[in-house]
Amino acid sequence: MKKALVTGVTGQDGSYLSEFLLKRGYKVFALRRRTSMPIYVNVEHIKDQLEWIDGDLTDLASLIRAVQIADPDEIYNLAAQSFVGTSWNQPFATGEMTGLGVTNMLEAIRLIKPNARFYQASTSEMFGKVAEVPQRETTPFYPRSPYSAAKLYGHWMTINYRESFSMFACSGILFNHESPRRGLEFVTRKITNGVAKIKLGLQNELRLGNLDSKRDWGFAGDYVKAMWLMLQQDQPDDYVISTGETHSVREFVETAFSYVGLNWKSYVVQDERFMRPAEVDLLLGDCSKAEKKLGWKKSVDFRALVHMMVDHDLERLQVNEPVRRMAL
Ligand code: NDP
Ligand code: GDR
Repeated sequence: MKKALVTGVTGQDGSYLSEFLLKRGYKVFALRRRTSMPIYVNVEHIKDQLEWIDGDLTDLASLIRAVQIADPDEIYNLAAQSFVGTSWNQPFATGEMTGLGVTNMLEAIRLIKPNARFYQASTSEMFGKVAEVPQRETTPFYPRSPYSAAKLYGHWMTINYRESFSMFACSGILFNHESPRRGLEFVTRKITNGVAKIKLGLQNELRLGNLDSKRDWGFAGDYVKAMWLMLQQDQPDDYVISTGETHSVREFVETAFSYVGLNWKSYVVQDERFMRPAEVDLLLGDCSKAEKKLGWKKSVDFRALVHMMVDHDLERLQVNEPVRRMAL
């Protein structure tokens, strides 16, 4: 039986990846940090099948202990302060978790289990002020936020450990990916949750920031398979994962509102509070390397993704499920 250690299991990707690994017969060790109230919304259904280990990415000793306990064949580092907006308000915490946390994990692996295979959750945000369209593995980076600067550090440390210590360390440069398990503060889920509430008469308006930025949005369930495929190759490498389509926030809004028969212009209010000090205007990925070498391809397109998320939020609010992650 293969063993995997996964960080960030309570988040969107960690929940899909854990499900995926369990289905393939893995024993899955899940790192969780201490919180005042446990939040298992995304993993309630598999919680008892996971081996939980207490630890924090910013605490090297806890990671050493985690690698000792799990003795993993594969390690997936998905944990991070992942919200770009917050990274301007908490640049140090973001640097420690999202950047230095990667070095902590790499060190723990180097010391305890250097032949384990390692996946690092890198991001299209590293392309920032883009140098070319579409973006591919060779496109130069230009991070535009404390979050993406921290991620770029983690990205290069992963490459550094691969080249310095011959570790099987891979970086997935993943473009935005969404799902019904997306945190409520990210724009896609904020929109689908807002649309569902407006449709059900629970909310009158939806306040958003920049509607012009464009993202390459895919489905998280598809993207976790790419993470696993990267660790099954003969050689470690870095790969872009994307859909090859880009849409503006405005298009996402239009698609979500029109799906429930509403005109978005009657409800959306632009609000300065949600504008960013620096914006990433256009992301569009070229994932031909992953398609060719990993045999990976998306299964959900933009429209189907928006509809899936709206359907989920309508259903959740209709059955009045307790909303435990109501951040916004
Ligand atoms: P989420 O924000 O949904 O999940 C983040 C996870 O990290 C949570 O489980 C959180 O735990 C955990 N975490 C945060 N800080 C720490 C810490 N100090 N120690 C241990 N655990 C911690 O992110 P996603 O699932 O969306 O993304 C997964 C990874 O992929 C992230 O690294 C993100 O930056 C990256 N990424 C995401 C993309 C996307 O579009 N979703 C695209 C490209 C990269 P808790 O529940 O306790 O908060
Ligand atoms: P992003 O995702 O920054 O791309 O990072 P987010 O959904 O937060 O923003 C996408 C775009 O929407 C614009 N926007 C708003 N964003 C939010 N959150 N709230 C609003 O009200 C709003 N109005 C407009 C933003 O300005 C931006 O242009 C996500 C995260 O998952 C990262 O961890 C990951 O690395 C990248 O995707 C790829």
